[in-house]
Amino acid sequence: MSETISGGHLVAKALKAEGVEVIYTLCGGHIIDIYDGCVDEGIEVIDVRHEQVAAHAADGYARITGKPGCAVVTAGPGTTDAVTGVANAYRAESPMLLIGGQGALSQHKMGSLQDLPHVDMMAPITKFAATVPSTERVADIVSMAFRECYHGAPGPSFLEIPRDVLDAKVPIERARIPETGRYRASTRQAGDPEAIERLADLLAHAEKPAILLGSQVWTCRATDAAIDFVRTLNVPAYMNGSGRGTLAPGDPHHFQLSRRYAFTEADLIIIVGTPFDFRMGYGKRLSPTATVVQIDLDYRTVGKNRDIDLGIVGDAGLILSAAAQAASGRIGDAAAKRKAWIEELRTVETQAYEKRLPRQHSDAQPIDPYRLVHEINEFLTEDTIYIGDGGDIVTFSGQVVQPKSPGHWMDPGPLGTLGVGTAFAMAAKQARRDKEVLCLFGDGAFSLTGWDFETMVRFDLPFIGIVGNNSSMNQIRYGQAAKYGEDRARVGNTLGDIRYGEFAKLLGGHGEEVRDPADIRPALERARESGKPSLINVWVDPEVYAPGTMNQTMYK
Ligand SMILES: Cc1ncc(C[n+]2csc(CCOP(=O)(O)OP(=O)(O)O)c2C)c(N)n1
Ligand SMILES: [Mg+2]
Repeated sequence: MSETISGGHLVAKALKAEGVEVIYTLCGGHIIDIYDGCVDEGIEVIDVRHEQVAAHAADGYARITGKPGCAVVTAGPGTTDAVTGVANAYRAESPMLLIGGQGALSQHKMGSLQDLPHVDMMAPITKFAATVPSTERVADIVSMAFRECYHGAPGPSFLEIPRDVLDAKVPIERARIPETGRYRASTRQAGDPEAIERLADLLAHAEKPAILLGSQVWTCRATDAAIDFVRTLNVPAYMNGSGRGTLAPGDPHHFQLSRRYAFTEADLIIIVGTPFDFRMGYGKRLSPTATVVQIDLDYRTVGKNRDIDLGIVGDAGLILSAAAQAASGRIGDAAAKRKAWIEELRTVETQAYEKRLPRQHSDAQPIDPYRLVHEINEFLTEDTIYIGDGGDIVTFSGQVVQPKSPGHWMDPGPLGTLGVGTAFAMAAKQARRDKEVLCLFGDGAFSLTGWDFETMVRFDLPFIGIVGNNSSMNQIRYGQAAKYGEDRARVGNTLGDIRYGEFAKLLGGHGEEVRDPADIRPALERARESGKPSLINVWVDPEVYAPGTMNQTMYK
């Protein structure tokens, strides 16, 4: 008799081959054989309280580690609950695999428990969605799903595994079990050499260049190449999404508040790894006379919504390195000439900063949100991963909070999903125990997925949670007030006055209430010291709004 292996154990072997160390899951009878396989392969099983959290955690794990994240959910409602997390990963270009259960193939379309057309539902929000047709193919198709995750800009894949396929055992030699490092190619793609030459030429002649380092700079782990590029060519850099932190605050090439000015005045604008979506005003906020270069992993993103002068598809790190090298020899005194341009931007930057400073130091009660985000910014260390999950309060933070290291900023991305915070915090702490994790929540956002605070207690994943509590869905309320008037603005956006510090304590964490701005810092220190998952509930002024909320640009 030859040795046999079940579908669930083949899933675990394929996950192991990809380097996946943890799955996020909520149990169901359809998927238990995967758990049993994970026990054999030494893959940790983190069981959460809602499948949305499992999917967001897989997304977060991928962002932090650079490896694909994996969530495993049961058929039907388990899979539909995870849809939001997959959709978020899709818009954020995050490589994750969702595995969903399915009724037995032998009962296909007979009305089995929790049966739904999962693959049809997932197809528009994944790079690859398929049913595993036989036990022999399980590991093979899991590896195929991972390969598809990395095609172009990364993204999620979905597999449903029918229960009889998962539970059946087959002789091990009949199953294809791809081996680590042998089933997919390197994903790094260098840019077209001719295009690099043109970019070098543009860089050599530009007097007022500016570069935007987007999320793919982190996805491609191109931090060093980006730093080398801006140094060699003396180019002021702006960062967005996961690209934040590429340069540390205080770096001579780090700019943030003068972005609109720079993009209006620049003669050469290089957009790296971020689409012309709403965060970029669909490209309309760039000077119409500037030469615009776009570098992206995804061919479909380049030139979308706005004409460009040069488009290069490929890996941000390889392209920036090649361009810096090609331009450095021919730059002459151009880099030095940019001194005046950089000084001009620094003046604009400093003016904007100083204008806001009194609000950041405000002693007002209820607390000015600017003061809260200022305190958070001061509190972050080089080893703090910052997560934003909320509406208006997170929009305030987008202006003020500056991560101190690359890869230390997490926001949902362009889907703007509320509820990512608990999941991202869980994944970040799980993947990087050596890091401090801090998450700023809106009270509305926290309440969407906050029960998973309990999961963080159960798995001993300490983090510093802060609820910017305005007892409202304020970002939406602003729009209602602006459109219908103050007297009709309080419809469908008012929350209770919930003491989230007490909620944290109820679930076994550390919790505090803060009403006086002077107490923010000491409360944050105590949360840090507690070594527990914590929630500092900070009562902020509901009557003020972030500029980004008022002009609908949100966090950028
Ligand atoms: C899942 C989800 N539902 C609804 C929205 C729409 N939305 C955007 S901001 C916002 C208000 C969020 O309130 P809160 O988290 O308390 O932050 P605040 O604006 O009050 O600071 C809502 C409901 C969304 N982005 N995501
Ligand atoms: Mg709120």
